[in-house]
Amino acid sequence: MAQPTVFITGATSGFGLATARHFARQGYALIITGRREERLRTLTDELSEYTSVYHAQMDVRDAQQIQQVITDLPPAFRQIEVLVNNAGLALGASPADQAKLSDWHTMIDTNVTGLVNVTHALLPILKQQTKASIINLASIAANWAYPGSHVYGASKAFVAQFSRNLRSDFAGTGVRVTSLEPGLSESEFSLVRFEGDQGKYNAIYEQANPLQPEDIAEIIGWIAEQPAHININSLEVMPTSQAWDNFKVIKQ
Ligand code: NDP
Ligand code: 8X3
Repeated sequence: MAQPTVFITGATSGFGLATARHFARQGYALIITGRREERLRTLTDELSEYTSVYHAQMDVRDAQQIQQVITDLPPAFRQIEVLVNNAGLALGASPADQAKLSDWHTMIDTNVTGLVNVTHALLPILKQQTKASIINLASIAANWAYPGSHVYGASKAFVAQFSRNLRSDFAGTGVRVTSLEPGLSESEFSLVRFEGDQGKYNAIYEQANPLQPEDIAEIIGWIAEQPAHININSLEVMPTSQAWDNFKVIKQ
């Protein structure tokens, strides 16, 4: 008998890694994916003590590779009840006219096309379950504009609206869909965004008491564990240290 299984993209660090640990402790079987295979192996070794773990090196931008991963899943890992569409990144935070076009393409390819690729490939399996959850990592950047967010925020706005539209298609079925929208959270996210600049990383998180990956993992677990008749549509979460600022007015 197959165990309820969670499929996580971007399980090699941050939210995805913490979410894998969370679901392992709850007794779910795990499919953990990401590009850095060595990290997937290490996490598999760690979590195999608690549950069944299957790892697959997978770049969410590659639709064919995703399909192959799903085709190759052992029978024991085919009862996928939870999809955590977590893989994603921001590149740069300079004004739009100073951004690299290649960075914009990478964000769209990963955060938009990649998330769509994985969702489309897994829908046939999710639809077979009596209770399933698709939990999409959007961001506060989907809801609020800030300087330097341009394509990143827009890619996350896509995730939020795609989540709502999926909900419309699956209303009344077992497939629930959530757009999870975290604010300031400490992870490798900011190292990726600033090309490994530890000084910038420190400046962002120091004394800010940001959310931690474990906080987000708990919330993801809570969303998935809701009774079948409840759908958390969207959930915006910030650390208490973070809030909105005034609109700016540029006086000429
Ligand atoms: P991390 O940088 O710690 O983790 C990102 C994960 O995404 C890694 O596991 C990475 O794995 C994976 N990933 C990136 N590109 C690809 C790809 N092409 N194919 C497969 N996997 C990929 O960041 P977080 O954990 O903080 O971020 C997770 C998600 O949450 C992202 O979507 C991010 O936009 C979102 N988010 C983050 C916030 C924050 O402040 N940290 C706040 C709000 C939302 P690998 O490199 O091994 O492929
Ligand atoms: C990451 C949060 O505020 O850096 O999605 O855009 S923020």
